[in-house]
Amino acid sequence: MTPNPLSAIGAIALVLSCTAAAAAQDNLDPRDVMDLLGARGEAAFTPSQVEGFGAVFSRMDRNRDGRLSAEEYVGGSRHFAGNAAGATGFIRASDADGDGHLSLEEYVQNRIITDEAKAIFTVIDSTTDWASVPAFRWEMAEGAFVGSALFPDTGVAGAIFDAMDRDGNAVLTLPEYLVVYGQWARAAGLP
Ligand SMILES: [Ca+2]
Ligand SMILES: [Ca+2]
Ligand SMILES: [Ca+2]
Repeated sequence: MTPNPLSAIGAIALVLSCTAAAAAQDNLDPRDVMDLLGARGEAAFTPSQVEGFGAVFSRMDRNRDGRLSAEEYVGGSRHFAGNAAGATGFIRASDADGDGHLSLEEYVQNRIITDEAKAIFTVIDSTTDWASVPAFRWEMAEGAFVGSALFPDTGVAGAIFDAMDRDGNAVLTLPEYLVVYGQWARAAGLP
């Protein structure tokens, strides 16, 4: 991802639209949104899938201290090469107790939320062949989201979209979607 240089006016506009998205988020009940999206949390996965997440955790825990440092968590990712701040921000989203490391439980919880969120993203717009698009390019136009058969009416769908579209550009990228989805899933206390 190339850094996007912002003019002072552009930066102010981004802050204002993020505030608007945050306000839209405040008006929605996380439990209602998760129900609407059909999120089931751990129940959406078989025990062997959850065990598989644990096996991935063990492979990433190179010094075998039972937790993942930012380096262990994203060390293999070129995206964060030379970007320690980015790696720290990335781990913070999953670091429930804020100790700067991921425990097995925190990692598994994050995989459950993220993997189900991505599956639901493909259901919202089922006309796109998502498997043929690399996940880092996944994005959805407002019309496709709001018009999805998943939602009972366009008012609710529009409110969810506004809360998730953090930069207010009427296109929902996968990272934008995952950030707000993750907050709602945790607030709803999905099993
Ligand atoms: Ca470790
Ligand atoms: Ca932690
Ligand atoms: Ca956007």
